[in-house]
Amino acid sequence: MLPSKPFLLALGLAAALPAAAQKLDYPIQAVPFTQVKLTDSFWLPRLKTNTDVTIPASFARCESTSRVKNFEMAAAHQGKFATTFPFDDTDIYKTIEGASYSLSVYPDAKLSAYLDELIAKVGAAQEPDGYLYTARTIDPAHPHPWAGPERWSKERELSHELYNAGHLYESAVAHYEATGKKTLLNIALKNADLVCSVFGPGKRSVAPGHEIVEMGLVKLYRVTGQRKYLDEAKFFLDARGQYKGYDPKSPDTWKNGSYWQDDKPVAAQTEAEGHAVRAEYLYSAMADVAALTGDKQLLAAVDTIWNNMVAKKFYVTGGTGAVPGGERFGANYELPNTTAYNETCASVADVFWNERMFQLHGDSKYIDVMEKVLYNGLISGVGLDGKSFFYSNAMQIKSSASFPQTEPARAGWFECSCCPTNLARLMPALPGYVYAERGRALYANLFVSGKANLTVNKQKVELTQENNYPWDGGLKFTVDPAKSTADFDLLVRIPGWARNEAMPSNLYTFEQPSAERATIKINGKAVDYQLKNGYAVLPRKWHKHDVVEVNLPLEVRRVHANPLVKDDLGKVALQRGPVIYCAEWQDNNGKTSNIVVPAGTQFASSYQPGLLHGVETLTATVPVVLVGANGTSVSTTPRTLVAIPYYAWANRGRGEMTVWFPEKLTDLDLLSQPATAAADVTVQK
Ligand code: FUB
Ligand code: ZN
Repeated sequence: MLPSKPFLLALGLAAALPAAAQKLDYPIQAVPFTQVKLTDSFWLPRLKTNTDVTIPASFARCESTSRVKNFEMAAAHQGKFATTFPFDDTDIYKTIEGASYSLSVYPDAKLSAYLDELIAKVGAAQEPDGYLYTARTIDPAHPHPWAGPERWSKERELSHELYNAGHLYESAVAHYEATGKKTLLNIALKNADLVCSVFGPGKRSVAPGHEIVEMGLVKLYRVTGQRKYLDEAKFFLDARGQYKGYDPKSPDTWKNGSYWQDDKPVAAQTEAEGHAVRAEYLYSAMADVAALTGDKQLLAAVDTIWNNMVAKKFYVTGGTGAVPGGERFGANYELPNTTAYNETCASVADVFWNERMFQLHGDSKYIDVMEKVLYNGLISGVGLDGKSFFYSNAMQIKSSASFPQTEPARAGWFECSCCPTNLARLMPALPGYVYAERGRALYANLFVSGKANLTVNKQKVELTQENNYPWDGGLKFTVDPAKSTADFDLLVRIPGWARNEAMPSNLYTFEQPSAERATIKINGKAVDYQLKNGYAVLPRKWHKHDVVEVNLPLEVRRVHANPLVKDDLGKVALQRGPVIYCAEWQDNNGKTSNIVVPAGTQFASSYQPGLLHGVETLTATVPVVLVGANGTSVSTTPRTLVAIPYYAWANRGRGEMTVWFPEKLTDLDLLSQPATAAADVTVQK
């Protein structure tokens, strides 16, 4: 999202933006979140919970776990680094980022004063030349073991010095844009100037061990107009492909160059590989730099990697990073259910990446993928209470008498607590993903009730959305130009799921095509629309109170995986609209691993206002398998299967959960050993 001119002017830096650099950018620009006010009952309560519960809880944890104390000790140059990981500083940056976004929607003097105080502590911990990394500054003679004896000496592997810097930049830009204050931005710029003076052509070179500094530098470039930050981001991208340190005898066979996306130059990379969060931050930065420099090779590479991920390495819930060892992408079609890792941060990164891909290409398939992540594998990472989280998002939980209680529970915080704070910053930014613009085109990407104040094709327009999405497919848009008319094209995304496409690849397909088509009326009259790149294109001279009604066919759909996904063979998943369903023990007599969903099962759906903060449930009569008391006989009995949205599982205690249901008894894995809970996180680096 480009900062508006006033930001550049306020910095006195607009003149520094070179003319050529001004021309190259994403062809499509997101409408900033500050222009979009939500009124809906799905996202707004979540944003409110994020503000009222998640952010205060995150700050409280940053205090109680000594993350804040680390900054105080760094300022005093005394004490001992008091937390576990050298990147723990970033939990403070991410929470400041979330709080800043939140402040611009919900002004809060107390929170604002607290941020000022915290930022002063961050500033005090910064060394005079801009270096900011409490794991070394507290006691430079005894830095954190991952940090290496000298600044940057272990950056390539584990120090996370540039990772911390990247989160600092992202946070600083958010804080500046949301509050107009330059306090954190000045700290970030001082650090970035140091980074630029240390790394660059003819200076030190490194492929940052954990990407994000590249995205952060791009944001600093946007906010200041200073080209050196963009050049530095590109320099870090170009530094990849050098890693030779692979030890074939290491038991951690995954720990090779691809784990760090450093086995090949970025332009030569073709698959989504290695640590998933690192990877998806890298791909986001590749999109940024490709857009801002016009680098066609980079663009081709990021397109190829995206195609690989959506065709071969993406769970039906939107989760990515299948493998626990190394928190990484697996091989093509390696999408196991019982051990799925699916770090919440990877979903956050996936939202960033898909929005950028959309901005590059204007195709709705990127928003379809983003929507899948948003409504499923992302928000499964946070409990309905806003203060209990999953680091890893399981796909299947089963237990048995001999393996009881392997089910994961949500936790309030983690020793490595990257995910809760990453959610805290993404949630309040959600309104910024609803609309985008390009020339005379206004893209309506997400369906969330609310009002947006827009300038489209140089005309002021208020656009109101009213709907009950994702439970209902009826969408209403009211267009109110400031003058009597406004001439522009409204592009309404017709989601893939409403066009018989479960996924923009052949990884997942719907069992039966639906005969229903999305219909559109303008002012009550049916219109025959043209579909372009997944959007219904509605060109018009809009008048005040023009109403567009879109009806998306919402049916319960049976989803099958590509047969190359071995773990899903003979199984079916359930989807309604963008929402993927699961069965949870609570609603199914305490067990879900015994449920069979035969072909032809008829489902009913109904809204349950009192359940899980209001969800649409699916019900059907299906056979369940019962094991006789002696454990030597089995039988089936018809029972009512109740399925809930996947995102809402594990809010009512621990127990079994299933996303992929066997269609036949022969595909049932009830009798095999239960999974070790994927959500038992072991951070391996
Ligand atoms: O390394 C920093 C963060 O810690 C990563 O993004 C997460 O995967 C966790 O390992
Ligand atoms: Zn995480």
